[in-house]
Amino acid sequence: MLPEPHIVHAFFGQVEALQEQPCGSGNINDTYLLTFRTPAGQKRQSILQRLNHRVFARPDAVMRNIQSVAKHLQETDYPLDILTPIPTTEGGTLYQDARHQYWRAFPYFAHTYAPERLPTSEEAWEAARAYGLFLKALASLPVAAVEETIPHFHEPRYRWAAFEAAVTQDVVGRAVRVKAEITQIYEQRATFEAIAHLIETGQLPVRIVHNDTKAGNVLLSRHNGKAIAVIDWDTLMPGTVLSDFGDMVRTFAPDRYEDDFGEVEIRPMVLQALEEGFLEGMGSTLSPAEQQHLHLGARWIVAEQALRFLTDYLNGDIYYKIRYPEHNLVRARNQLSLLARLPL
Ligand code: GN1
Ligand code: MG
Repeated sequence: MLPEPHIVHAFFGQVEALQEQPCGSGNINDTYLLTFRTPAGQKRQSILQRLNHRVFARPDAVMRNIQSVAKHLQETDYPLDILTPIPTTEGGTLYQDARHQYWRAFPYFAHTYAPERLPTSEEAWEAARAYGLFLKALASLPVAAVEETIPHFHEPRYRWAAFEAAVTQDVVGRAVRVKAEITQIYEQRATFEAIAHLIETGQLPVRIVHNDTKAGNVLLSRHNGKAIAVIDWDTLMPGTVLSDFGDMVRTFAPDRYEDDFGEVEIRPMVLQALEEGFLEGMGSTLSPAEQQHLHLGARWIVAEQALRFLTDYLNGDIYYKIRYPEHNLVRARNQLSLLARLPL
């Protein structure tokens, strides 16, 4: 449902909404590009987004995290554009409508695109460098400056337990149809254990990480291909950099999108560009242990994503948006196919 006029007015005052277009490819929130005319007659564009408060149960905490990070980046020599929330006319960062939906507004970065469809090696390098610069700049902000907005988000043992519960409970009776996929997930247990061990023994530093570094969350210039901004800061939380590298590999290196059918191939040149760009961006901020385990991070995150899609399929599609009944299963199969192609 398009944002109603009172939602537009809550952020921009008495402007005239000219157009509202759904935008982006998010699986959780609803995002719109709003075009409006100011009382002085100027045409402006902005992003309006409904925050899914079933997934983000503490919308205020999400916005506090975003504000803390935006402030820090403004005070640091961070070279990219910053996703500073646009306040409501009352000075808050969220507007709650009569249906108890939470809305927020962000700047729209004109003349940019997210390299979501078969990014080239050049695009992958540029995007990975941008994510690396983002993480490097966050390294000087104390971890306690951000709150955990989705508890246990990338916690390997928690994800594993949620998967096992979904298989055992089998609430919609789908387990029988996906025995092969369940077996394939079980074969990945050692990867989850290895990551849990690295985290629990303190071998990986706990940092503020982005936690959703997919190809759709970085904007490049339409004019010269240079990175303009890292977006979607909702999952900024303490974690490990391995998951951020993993999500890049997961979404840039394959020869097809995560929603597509069919066997997936890895594009080795793109994989190499990702690693080079990321190291260029993060520089010496990356510890030797982190660098050593980057590829394990990729294996883990692809396996985790396969597990998450399959868990949601078994739970009756209650988390991710789906466009048809088997959508989560198609996504899980896509990730399992990708996993089989990852270099060890
Ligand atoms: C969700 O909504 P979106 O597309 O930003 C999910 C990510 C997954 C991604 C898979 C809060 O992100 O963790 O990697 O889908 N976000 C949340 O496409 O669960
Ligand atoms: Mg996201």
